[in-house]
Amino acid sequence: MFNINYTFGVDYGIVPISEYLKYQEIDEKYKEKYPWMRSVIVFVFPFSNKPVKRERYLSARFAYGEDYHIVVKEKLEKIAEELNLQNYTTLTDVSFFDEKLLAYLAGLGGYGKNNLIITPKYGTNVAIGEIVTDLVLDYTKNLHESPCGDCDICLRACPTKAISTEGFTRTNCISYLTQYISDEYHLYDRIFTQAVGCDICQIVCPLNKKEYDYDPRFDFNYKSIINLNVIRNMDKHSYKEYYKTKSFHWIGYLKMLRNILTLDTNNKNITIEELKYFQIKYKSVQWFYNHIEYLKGKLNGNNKSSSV
Ligand code: B12
Ligand code: SF4
Ligand code: SF4
Repeated sequence: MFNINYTFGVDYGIVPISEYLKYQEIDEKYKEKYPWMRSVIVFVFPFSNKPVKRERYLSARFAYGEDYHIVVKEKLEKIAEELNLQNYTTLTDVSFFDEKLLAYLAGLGGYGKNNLIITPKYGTNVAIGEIVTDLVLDYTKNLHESPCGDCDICLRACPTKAISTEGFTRTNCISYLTQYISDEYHLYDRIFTQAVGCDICQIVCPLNKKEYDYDPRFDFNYKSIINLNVIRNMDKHSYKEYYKTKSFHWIGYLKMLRNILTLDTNNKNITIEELKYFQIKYKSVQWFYNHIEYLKGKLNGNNKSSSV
């Protein structure tokens, strides 16, 4: 076996491809692309769980610092180089694997009721990344039971009932709503502070309070404070340029603008005139136009907040 000496106490585990396939299929096109793959070395990289001063409004914690896609990829490439791997590929998030399943099978944590992998040292505050290799590596099955027991704090705290005893409804999740387009406008009524992503089910979790070291590149930086003053005069190009080191840059300007206008409407911090201004400016984008129409109605008192 190999040794990994890593500065920030990175935990890892092994999953043979044959083991993964007992639980989940791999798309044929990736089997063809990587015919040599035999094992996956799975890592969890902790990021910040430190509370920050309440600012109006914030990105979720996974995006407090530099883009984890870049940082994690860099770390994985360095490890692969140290291990002198020949045939390999590194992946994080944008991956053909179900990474939570990988982390579970690698013995790194158990499934929580918040739909995330809970690790013993860092709770859920980790980015999962993996190196796929042609090496056949020893595997010791060491599966973690769910650590939740009778607790249901996160189920009660989730504003949109995205997690429930029935499981996870992705299209109800604020993380989904703030990164994609949905016409279930009433769900957006429940968002008051999250500019992009959502941490509520993680912040309330008693298993997420531990102290640990993490890469300082994941420390909070000011670009995680997003409000209308910051983005008002941007366009799709300047948005991408300004946020190029943040993991939410890919959502694009209009979705971020929709999020901030939604938050300002929900917090009664905007006028109809301002909403109209943006609606007219981007009138050719139908989904955006329709959403602003809803927000105007809400500010006028026509669209009352509904229960989920
Ligand atoms: C698409 C996606 C999203 C979408 C949809 C998520 C979804 N589950 O459908 C949205 C935008 C909503 C999202 C949100 C978030 N995400 Co996300 N997301 C992903 C992505 C790219 C794919 C997820 C996926 O589709 N998985 C496959 C489906 C089938 O899994 P599933 O819906 O969870 O359902 C399975 C499990 O529930 C499982 N299961 C449940 N209990 C048990 C128990 C056992 C024993 C077993 C075997 C299985 C099992 O059975 C279901 C069927 O297979 C992964 C990265 C990746 N490539 O895996 C990151 C990933 C899951 N996300 C991550 C994070 C951090 C988040 C957010 C916290 C970000 C934020 N702060 O806003 C939120 C959390 C929301 C929540 N409570 O789950 C991390 C999770 C880290 C962790 N500790 O688990 C990942 C792994 C990214 C990464 N590389 O770190 N995400
Ligand atoms: S991320 Fe937010 S909306 Fe999604 S399940 Fe957790 S608390 Fe609910
Ligand atoms: S809040 Fe409770 S139920 Fe939810 S993930 Fe944490 S321990 Fe599990």
